[in-house]
Amino acid sequence: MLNLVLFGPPGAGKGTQSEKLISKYQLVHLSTGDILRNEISNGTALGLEAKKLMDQGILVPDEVVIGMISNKLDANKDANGFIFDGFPRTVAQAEALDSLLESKSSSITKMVALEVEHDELKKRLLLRGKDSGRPDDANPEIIEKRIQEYLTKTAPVAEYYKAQSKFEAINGIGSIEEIFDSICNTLIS
Ligand code: B4P
Repeated sequence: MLNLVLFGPPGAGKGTQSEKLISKYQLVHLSTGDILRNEISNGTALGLEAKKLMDQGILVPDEVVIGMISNKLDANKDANGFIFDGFPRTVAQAEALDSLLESKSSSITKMVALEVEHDELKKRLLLRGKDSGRPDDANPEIIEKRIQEYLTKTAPVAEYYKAQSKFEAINGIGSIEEIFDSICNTLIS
């Protein structure tokens, strides 16, 4: 079973590379960002609460996203493996994910971290904001807030996987195909 954490700052290319990885490795894609946006478009109570935070570039509380992931793992018992995209984003989420997988006699195989510099992230997100309709992509101050949330709350998650010898850094600058090839090479090594 291949369980992959795709990691990186907002705009690093996690969603983009996930699409290619799920089709090559037949994995179930679990994107907490997508699940939250789906809750928002369905107008659920969870979605209404999450929207207030997401529109400001702030992380949603750990217990909310951990609950969502737990439900998705239960709903996909026969999966070949999972790609966790945008999760875990805090050390508490990483610890919860380990416990959830352990209870199913499974574990994370690898964390692949896409490394992209600050200015390039802002450029990509503003470009996507022109037609994505995502309020958190449209405003440079919100994008900066998301990057700061990443640096303070999410970057330490890399240390968590380094301590388990599961961390692999990938250069996230280049063509989408070049980056995809680098990720695939890491998975067979
Ligand atoms: P996410 O939906 O996870 O969004 P993201 O960090 O912006 O990354 P995304 O995957 O969408 O972008 P990508 O890098 O692929 O999170 C949104 C919000 O949800 C968070 O701010 C938070 O509030 C909340 N949330 C989600 N998960 C949470 C959790 N676990 N805990 C708490 N809160 C949570 O791509 C960006 C752009 O770059 C695209 O336009 C793409 O086309 C482009 N791009 C990709 N690769 C490129 C390349 N090689 N060259 C040039 N451009 C490229």
